[in-house]
Amino acid sequence: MEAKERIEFLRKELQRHSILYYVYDAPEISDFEYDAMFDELKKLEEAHPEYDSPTSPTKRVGGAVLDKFEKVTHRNRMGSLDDVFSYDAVSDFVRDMKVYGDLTFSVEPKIDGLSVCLHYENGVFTQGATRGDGSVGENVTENLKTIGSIPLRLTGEPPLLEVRGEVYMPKKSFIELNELREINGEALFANPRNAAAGSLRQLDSKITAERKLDIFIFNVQEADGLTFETHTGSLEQMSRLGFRVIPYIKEARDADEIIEHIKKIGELRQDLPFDIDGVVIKVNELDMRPRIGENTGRPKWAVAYKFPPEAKLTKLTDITVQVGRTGVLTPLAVLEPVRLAGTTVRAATLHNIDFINSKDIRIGDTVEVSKAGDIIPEVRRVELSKRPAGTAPYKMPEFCPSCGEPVVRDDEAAVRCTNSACPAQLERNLVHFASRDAMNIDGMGPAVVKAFIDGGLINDAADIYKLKKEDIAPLERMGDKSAENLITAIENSKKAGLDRLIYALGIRNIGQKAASALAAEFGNIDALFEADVERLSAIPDFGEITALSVVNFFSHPQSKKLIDELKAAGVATEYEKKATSDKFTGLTFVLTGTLPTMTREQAEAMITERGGKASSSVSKNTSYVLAGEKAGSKLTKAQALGVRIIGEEEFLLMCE
Ligand code: 0OX
Repeated sequence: MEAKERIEFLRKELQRHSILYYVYDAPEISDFEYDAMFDELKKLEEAHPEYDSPTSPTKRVGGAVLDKFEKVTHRNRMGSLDDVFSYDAVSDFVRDMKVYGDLTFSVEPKIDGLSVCLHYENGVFTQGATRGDGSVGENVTENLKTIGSIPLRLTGEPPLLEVRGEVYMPKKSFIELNELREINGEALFANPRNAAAGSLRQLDSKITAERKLDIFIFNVQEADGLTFETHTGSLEQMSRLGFRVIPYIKEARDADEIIEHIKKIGELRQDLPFDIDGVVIKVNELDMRPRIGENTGRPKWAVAYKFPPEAKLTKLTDITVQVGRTGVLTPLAVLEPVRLAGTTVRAATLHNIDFINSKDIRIGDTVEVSKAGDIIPEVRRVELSKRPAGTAPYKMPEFCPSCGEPVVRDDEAAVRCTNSACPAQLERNLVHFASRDAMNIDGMGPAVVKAFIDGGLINDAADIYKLKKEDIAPLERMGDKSAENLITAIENSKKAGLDRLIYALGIRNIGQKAASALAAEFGNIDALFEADVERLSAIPDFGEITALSVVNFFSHPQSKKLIDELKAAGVATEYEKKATSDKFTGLTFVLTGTLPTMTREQAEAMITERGGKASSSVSKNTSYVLAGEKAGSKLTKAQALGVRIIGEEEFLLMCE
């Protein structure tokens, strides 16, 4: 067989098997056989570049690197859905629609991902774009091509076809991705939707290809050469053309049938391998859609029923109290383990005593727990009918569970231990002081801090600088070498800088950003000592409460003593504009082209502030090339050397 014919044969076969595998979940050949065909095709294509084709299955592995996404004006507006939150509202929608005639409905899950449209000409995938604002989105064609279930070529050749679907990350892939990111010290994605969005908006399509995204097609936007009467019918045709269409879709005639299917989907929800956040109900007769019309980008012929946050009943077996770094006592509900939204919940925050009182939560109660937002479980209410006899309203402890000193109630709902030597606070304060973003004393984690406190070696942060190797080495699991390293780390921390020092002091309401702002504003710790509320409140993003926290902190005599001792130990208390974190330590960045919103100087400052190096030429030692518009030879060289190329957006995410 001629190479050309063999190439065509392999492309067709691979496409067919790819649809069988991804779309119908019914493979006819093994992965091994597929890979063998794929390899053969790749080799033939390399030997015969004259037969190159943009729709070849070999084009799915990613590789195209862009400096930014091109904007795309959608041919057909990508409308958004009106949400409803009750079955009554679903019935109202049905009633409103029935005014237009005896029409029927389609009911389908609402996938929690991001909406894209795919454009096909004569059966060939030519462009894919994100929804954007519904009128203008971004061209993410190269990234979409890496999704195996998006056909590059359809099994038919309608002159024009535009479909819409939801790109999502399966729950399992999301968990695996976050596990990997945790190991690599990278920021975690909050949920599969964010992970999918972050993965699709990568300028380097190789990264998208690694991310295991998938898609469900849920609407035909425009079709030339195909006819269908109903939405469900159109999706059946899409399935025949090779698309992976939305599953669990059902036709319904009235509100009862719709609600029945909503309930069914709700029951399936937990066990589905992808996240859904509701059910979409659409008028099924397509000719009715233009007659019913839309309301500024929201079709009136469809509605999204959103699931209430998942909630379950479980027994609250105990209330424990944690003492935070600032001395605040936080009550925690100990729960009989219960499965909720895919995880096992064993505890939930009770926030403070006001929260407990307002819901009258008692030990022994059966409570309803739900997941507020994405991660944190919350006690929503008490099931009073299940309250056992003999319970009593909960009272916060009068004495700190850590140090035994009496606690006080703030004017806020917080109950606080004010003993600055309280071990719970001291330990947390010192762990915070030594932590990476604060003074960055490597090797001084919670266990070591605890050992120092228990051994009577330190009573405040200044004592850290009085430690000697001989004091440390005898401690359990320490030894000479570790002790020496720790002493070096402590010594190095003296140069951490004013911004880190301020953050390390653990002043209430002063996080890293506020600490940097204070350092830049006051220049040295003595000036900060003199600061008044007025000047502090004038700092951008500082409110009166933040300002008061600072003044309060420095008004305590212990604070003055601590700062004097830190100064005497040689800790730098003058502001020097320098690295604010070591996030990029050891990394070299090369900038090329014009970034969408930042100047080159700003980007360079952000790199050096994080301990990275900004270099002007690309080599194999370059960690990242930060590429903007009109990037030139540096980009080409980076590609040739296999250096990771990132855009401004990803860069900003890395900086967070
Ligand atoms: C989804 C989903 C989103 C198309 C026409 C109006 C709204 N996230 O699963 N949108 C739509 O419908 C669009 N259907 C869906 N299933």
